[in-house]
Amino acid sequence: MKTLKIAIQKSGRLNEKSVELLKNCGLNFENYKSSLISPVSNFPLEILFLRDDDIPEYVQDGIADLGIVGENVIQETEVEVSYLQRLGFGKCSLKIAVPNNSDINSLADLHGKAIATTYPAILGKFLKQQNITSDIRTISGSVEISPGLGLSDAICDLVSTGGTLKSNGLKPFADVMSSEAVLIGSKAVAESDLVLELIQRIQSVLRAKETKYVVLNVEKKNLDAVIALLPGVKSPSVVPLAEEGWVAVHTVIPERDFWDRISQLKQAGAQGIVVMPIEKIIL
Ligand code: PRT
Ligand code: ZN
Repeated sequence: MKTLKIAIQKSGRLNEKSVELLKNCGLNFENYKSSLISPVSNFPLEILFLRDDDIPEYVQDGIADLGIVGENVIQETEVEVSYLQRLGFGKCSLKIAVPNNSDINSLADLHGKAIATTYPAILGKFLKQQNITSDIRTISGSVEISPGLGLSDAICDLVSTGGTLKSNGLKPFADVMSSEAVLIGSKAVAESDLVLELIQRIQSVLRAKETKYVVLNVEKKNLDAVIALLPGVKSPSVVPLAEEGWVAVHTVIPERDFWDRISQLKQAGAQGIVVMPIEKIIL
C-alpha cells in the first residue's frame, strides 16, 4: 500500500494541536523537533514538519498528499487543493484595523490610503470586490507597528483575542475573512481509501470533543421529563438502580449548550450528575 505524507507546521501556533489531533486518531509517531520527517508506526503515513507557508504548495505539487494549515495561508498562496475537513482550532479573523484616532470611518475612506499587510493577495481581492483602490504595502511581520511608524494609514492582519491591536492603539474596522485550521489534500489522493479512513478517524475525534458523556440518577416518576431534555447518540440508555423506584440515565450532551442543559436536568429531577470526557464517537 502507498505510504501517504501529511505536512503539518513544524513549530508555531498550529503545531501542538495538529500533533494532538493525529495522536488522538490513534497514530503512533515521534514529534521530533529536529527532523523534517517522522514515520507513523501503525498507519501507512509519514509526517512532514514544515513552515506553514510552504504547506499549500507542497500539497498542490504532490510532495505531500495531505496538509494541516490555516485557511488564510491557503487563500494567500492561491493554490489548487481539495478542502477535506475543517478542524476547529487555530481560529482567527483577518481584519483591517486603523489607529484609534484615525479619520477613516468607512470602507470608502480607505481609497488612496496605505494599508500594511502580510496578506496582499487576500486583501487585494477584498478591496477589488469593494471597488476600492488602496496602496497595499506588503511587509513580512510586525504589521501592527506600521501606522505608529508612519508607514501606513491602516493594517490588515490576523486577530484572535484583539490584544495586539489594543496594545498598539489600533481598532478593528472591517472583517476580510475568518479562518481556522483545515485538512487539505492534493487532487490525486482526496478520494483514496486511506484518506477517507483518516478523515473518518478525525471526524470521530472532533465529534467526541464537541460532546460530553453524562450519567445521572432520577426517580422513575421524573424519567419522562428528564429524557425529553436528552438527545443521546441514538437515544439515552436507562438502567435500573438497586434502590427501588430509581434509574440511572446514560447519554451524551453537546458541549455548546452544556450548562443550560445541566440546569434544566436538575430542575426536572436529575441528581448525582457525573460528566466524563469522550475519546471518540464512531457512527
Ligand atoms: O514559522 P511558520 O511560518 O510556520 O509560522 P508563522 O509564524 O507564519 O505562523 P504562526 O505560528 O504565528 O500562525 C500559524 C497560523 O495560526 C496562522 O496562519 C493562522 O491560521 C493561525 N492563527 C490563529 C494565528 C493567530 N490565531 C494569531 N493571532 N496566526 C497569527 N496570529 C498573530 C497575528 O498575526 C497577530 O500578530 O497573533 C497576533 C494577534 O493575536 P491577538 O490574540 O493579540 O489578537
Ligand atoms: Zn508562516
